Amino acid sequence: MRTVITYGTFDILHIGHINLLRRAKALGGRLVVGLSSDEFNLGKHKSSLLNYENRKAVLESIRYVDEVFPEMNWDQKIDDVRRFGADVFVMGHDWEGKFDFLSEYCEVVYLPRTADISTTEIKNSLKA
Ligand code: C2G
Repeated sequence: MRTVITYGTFDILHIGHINLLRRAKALGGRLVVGLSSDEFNLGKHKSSLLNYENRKAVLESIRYVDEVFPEMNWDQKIDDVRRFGADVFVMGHDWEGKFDFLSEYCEVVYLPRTADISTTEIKNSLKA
């Protein structure tokens, strides 16, 4: 069974996240997700509205997700790929090229983002 690995903040979950997770799972039989910690989000200049525990509980309830683990820094991906025995690394194509260094360890796949939806837009529309 092939293991697929992906990462993200997954704040205020929407169809863009679900499309990514569904298509990532379809590439293997097991999907593990590196969920950005609250501290790491600050480093990504993204403050998530929902904290890690909340975002983790939401992700774990999704049928496509088999395991959720904390993403705490930019440098843990090679170790994670080895630790989980990941065969495929998947990210939305807004990250195209950024993680090609992982191709020594596993297949690297960038999937098209879902258009016209983002957590940032949702947050901004709530402010309006
Ligand atoms: N995504 C998508 N379509 C959207 C929005 C998001 O396909 N409309 C994808 C992103 O490309 C990413 C995943 O959903 O693969 C999670 O998106 P975010 O929660 O915004 O994650 P991000 O901030 O990109 O963090 O180390 C990698 C980072 O943790 C990725």
